[in-house]
Amino acid sequence: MKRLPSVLVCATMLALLETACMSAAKPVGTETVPPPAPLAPVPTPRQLAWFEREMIAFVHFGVNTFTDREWGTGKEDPKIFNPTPLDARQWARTCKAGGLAMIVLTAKHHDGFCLWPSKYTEHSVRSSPWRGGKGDVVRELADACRAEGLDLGVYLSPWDRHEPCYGDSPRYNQYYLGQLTELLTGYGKVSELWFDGACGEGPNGKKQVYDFEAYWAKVRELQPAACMFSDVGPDVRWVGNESGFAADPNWSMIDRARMGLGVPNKDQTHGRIDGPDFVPTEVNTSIRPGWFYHAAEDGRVKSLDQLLDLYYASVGMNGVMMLNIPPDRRGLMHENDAARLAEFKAVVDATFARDLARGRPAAATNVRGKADAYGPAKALDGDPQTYWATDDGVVAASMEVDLGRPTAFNRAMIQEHIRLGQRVKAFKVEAWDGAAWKELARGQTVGRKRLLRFDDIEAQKVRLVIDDARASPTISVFGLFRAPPK
Ligand code: FUL
Repeated sequence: MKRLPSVLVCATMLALLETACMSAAKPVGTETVPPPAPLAPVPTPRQLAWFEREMIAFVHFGVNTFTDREWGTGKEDPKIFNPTPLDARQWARTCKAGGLAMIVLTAKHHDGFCLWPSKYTEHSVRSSPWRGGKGDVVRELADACRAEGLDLGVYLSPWDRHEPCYGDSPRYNQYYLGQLTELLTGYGKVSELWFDGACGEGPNGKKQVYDFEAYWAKVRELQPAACMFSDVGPDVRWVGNESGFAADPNWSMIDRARMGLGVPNKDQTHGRIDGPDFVPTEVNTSIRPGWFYHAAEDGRVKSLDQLLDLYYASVGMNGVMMLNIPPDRRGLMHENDAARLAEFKAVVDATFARDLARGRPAAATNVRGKADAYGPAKALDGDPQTYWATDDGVVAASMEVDLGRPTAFNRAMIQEHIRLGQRVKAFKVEAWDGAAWKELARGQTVGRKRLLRFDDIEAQKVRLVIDDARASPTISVFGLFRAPPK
């Protein structure tokens, strides 16, 4: 038998080997490997759009701004409201420069004074000297938001300490629905309605009974894309505190039937792993101690570190950060608040500018149907629509990323493909130190986004370990970052 020159044998063997390897790694078409079935409950398109904003502004402004109070009595004279230099465009620019994507305005707070000329009451800007009684703060803000590319939301306090029919429940509910209709039909797109459960007695000595079902139905009818906030949704929920912190676990699910408006419930903070309703957390707090502007608090604007803590504990804890910035008596956001917001955004932007794991080679202990379409590279491709997923029934798995060389980082980002439902129950992030895996961070829930902070570490190999999940995990992002030194 003629012997092949050895060099040729080697080449042929190599080619054969290569073909064998390639066929083993050949991507199996997505058509043959179906995605994981959605795990109910799943978010609605309006909730997904709400989540994508990540950070939004709350604006408390009204007669309280001029009386230096937090809760007005309803007896304020509208003549005190005169913010001559009011510039809603300055609010919008300030919020935008802070990375806030929507402004939710107190169109009416508990004092009943309306920042728009409602036809249902005289207790409004119409009775004030501001803009000669022809002003409309909601209009100016709606125009400013549109011009700056921000969304608009409104808070219409159900509790009304001015309105004489308050306490005459059916009548007041009609009054409230009338005002809601004005706001939902007169100002273009309204993206969020903010409801609280604060409630009192009317002049008739009777406690007002709110018809929230009717209020919510009106919003769905007139602005179907708008999200509604309250203690219990229907779309987004209060996190159970006003200091701006969500906590682990933070399930986006609750059981609305077990909760009541204005009734404290620990499910507001943690949600329920078995909750039938998808109602994620909007985490609200103020940049100052009060919700309304008080000159005495000009020196008490939250520090950069405090704002960053809030960011990690809201956006980074499966929530949306809602930060109140109260305009002052000029009708302007104060210079101190504006400067702090800009500083805050600069640090967030610098931290997340470069994902060190993006596009790096990765391997996983399990890949759904062995299909590349669900491989770990999908968590590193920067595309939120693609994700690493495991086979059905595999709820513990890990993916390992090779950063190419020892690389310093101090932040990790994990995102679930929540369109298919929130799944992860326990996870950790680890780095290979040359001899063993070293834990950098661990947690329970991930959800839409989980951010983790740890000390600077230098490593080449990093892994995300999913220890437990409600069903096959779907990880759309695993990112590593380095926050700039202070
Ligand atoms: C609460 C109100 O009573 C406070 O004044 C403030 O508006 C806060 C955001 O919501 O329910």
